[in-house]
This record gives sequence, structure tokens and C-alpha cells, in this order.
Amino acid sequence: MSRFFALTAVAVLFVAMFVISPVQAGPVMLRYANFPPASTFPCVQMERWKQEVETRTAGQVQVQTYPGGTLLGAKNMLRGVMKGQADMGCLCMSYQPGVFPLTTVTELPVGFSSSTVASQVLWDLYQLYTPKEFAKVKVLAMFTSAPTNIMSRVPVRTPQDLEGLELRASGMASSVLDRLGATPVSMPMPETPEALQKGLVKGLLSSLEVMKDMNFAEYCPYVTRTDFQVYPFAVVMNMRTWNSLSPAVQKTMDDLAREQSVWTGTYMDAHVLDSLAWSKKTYGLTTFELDDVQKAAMQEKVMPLLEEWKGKAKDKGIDGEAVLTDLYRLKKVYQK
Ligand code: 3IO
Repeated sequence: MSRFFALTAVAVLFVAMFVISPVQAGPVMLRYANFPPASTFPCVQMERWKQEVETRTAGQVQVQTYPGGTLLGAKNMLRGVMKGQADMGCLCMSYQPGVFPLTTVTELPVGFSSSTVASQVLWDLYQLYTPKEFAKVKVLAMFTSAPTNIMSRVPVRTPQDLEGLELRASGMASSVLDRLGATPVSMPMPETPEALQKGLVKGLLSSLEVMKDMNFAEYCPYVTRTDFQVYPFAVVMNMRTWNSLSPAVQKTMDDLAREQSVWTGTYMDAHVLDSLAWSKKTYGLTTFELDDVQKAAMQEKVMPLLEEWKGKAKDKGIDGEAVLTDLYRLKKVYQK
């Protein structure tokens, strides 16, 4: 009889080892997917997050990073993370129009002066509203690109030069180009080099650090300063992965979230300046500035996009007017 109990005890222990050990023994491994090349800012911030988390958890959490769409691509990032194909992913809200009705408020041409300001506004708006669009994932950071400018193979000296010009963009940036009489061609960033090389587009509308990080300065010797709007990003985690983490690890990640968002904005703004200096030195970049009258005329043409966004928000049960009021209030706070 005692032998029976001994065997049972061994069996119970054996099973327990398998059930418990994956949680208790060894570091937790997280797979973090990203869509653009490793040189670009979404991946630079990913490596920084990995470093911080590995250090702050004393190696209890290990992060395996997958840049360049090697695990998930630009358009299936949210779905892939929700399905558990990756534990984490970095996504750009502009690539899936309609999927992020609230946070895309930050895509509007509201005059953000920097990524540092826009990233903080986006993070605060997320905290304030915890929008449904992110309900099925855990959000670990949010940030934006720097304000968008025109990079082109042909000079764009005046707003008239935009007429019919094929430029690559995405989401609201494409709508902005459309309003200004250009011909937007929408695609995510990783498809842009080929479109430029093949002459499918004559340039693009994005933030200027890609002149260096994507080597677009080689194809686009001209920049026109417009600072139209920004592209918003989110770092999300699979909910089951999140729930499997210890409270201490969860706290480490929660504590890092705002800091990571601000870090990325600050990195981005500095890197834009670096990229412009590099483009001038390496490829002799020419930059065009528009005058105040031209800027005002362009701003007037894009203003209806705000009403359009409010209408779409309303269809999804969002009080767009209130969200915009909060956006302007926060923008003012961080611009100081
Ligand atoms: C962007 C996306 C991927 C890599 C670098 C980047 N810099 C600015 C963006 C914004 C964006 O999503 C886009 O498609 O222009």
C-alpha cells in the first residue's frame, strides 16, 4: 500500500513539474515583431525597450526581436499579436484605415511641432480614453513619427508643383496629399524603396529621418518643408502573454510605458536633424521652404479633414469634438 502512495506521489510530482516549471524555471522569452528595417526608429525603440526590460527584470525576461517583417508584416501586426503569432508587435495606426478611429486623431493636420510633443499627447489620450480599438491587447507604448515632409525626385518649390505628383504615403498623410491635388499612392514604409526605384512614385510624405535610415536621400535629392502631420504608432502585447507575466514584471513594463513613449519622441526629433545633415553631406540635399501665404493656403485646404474625422469617429460612437479639445489642450501643455 505504501508503495502505491509512493508511486502516486512520484506521479503527482512528475505532472506538477511539467505544469509548474515553464512558469517558474528560467527566464520568460518574448518574441517582439516589427515591420520596417532594423535601422529605422520603430526598431531602434524596440531594441531600447528590450534592453531596459532585460536590465530591469535582471534577465528574468528575455526579448527576441524580429525587425524587417521577419515575424509579422506592416498590415497584419495587430491580428498576428492577437492570435499569438508574436508576443509583441509594433504597429502603425495609419496602415489600417478605420481600425483605430480614436487614436488616429493624432494623424490630423493640427500643427504638431515635434515627435516629442505628439508622442506625449498620443500617450495621454490613450490613457484618458482607453479606446476600444486596443481592448484586446495590452498597450506598452505609443509614439508618433516626426512631422511629415515631402521628399522627392523632382523639385517641389510651390504648392502648384504638387498637382498630379505621385507621392507615397499612408492613412491621413494620403488624404492630405489628395486635398492638395497630388496623387497619393498608399503603401506601408517597407514597400516604398521598390516603388521609388521603379519610378512608381516620385517621392513620399513621411518624417525626414528616413532620408538616412532608408537611404531615400539617394533617390530624393529634394525636401519641401511642410510639417503637415504625424504617423501614430503603438506597441502591443498579446493578452494571454500579458496575463502569464508575474505582477512584478507587469509593473516593470507599466512603469516603462510612458518613459518609452517620450524616449522615442526625443530620439526621433534629434535623429531627424542628424538625417538632414547626413543627406546634405552625402547627397547634396536641397531643401525648399514655403512662405506663410502658401502655408496658410495649404492649411485651409486640409482643414475639412478634421470634420471628416469627427464624422467617422461619431459613426463609431466616439465624441470627436471632445477628443480634439483634449488633444489641443495637451498639445499646448507639452509645447511649453
Ligand atoms: C515610418 C515607418 C517605418 C519606419 C520609419 C518611419 N518613419 C516614419 C514612419 C511613418 C510611417 O509609418 C510611414 O509609413 O511613413
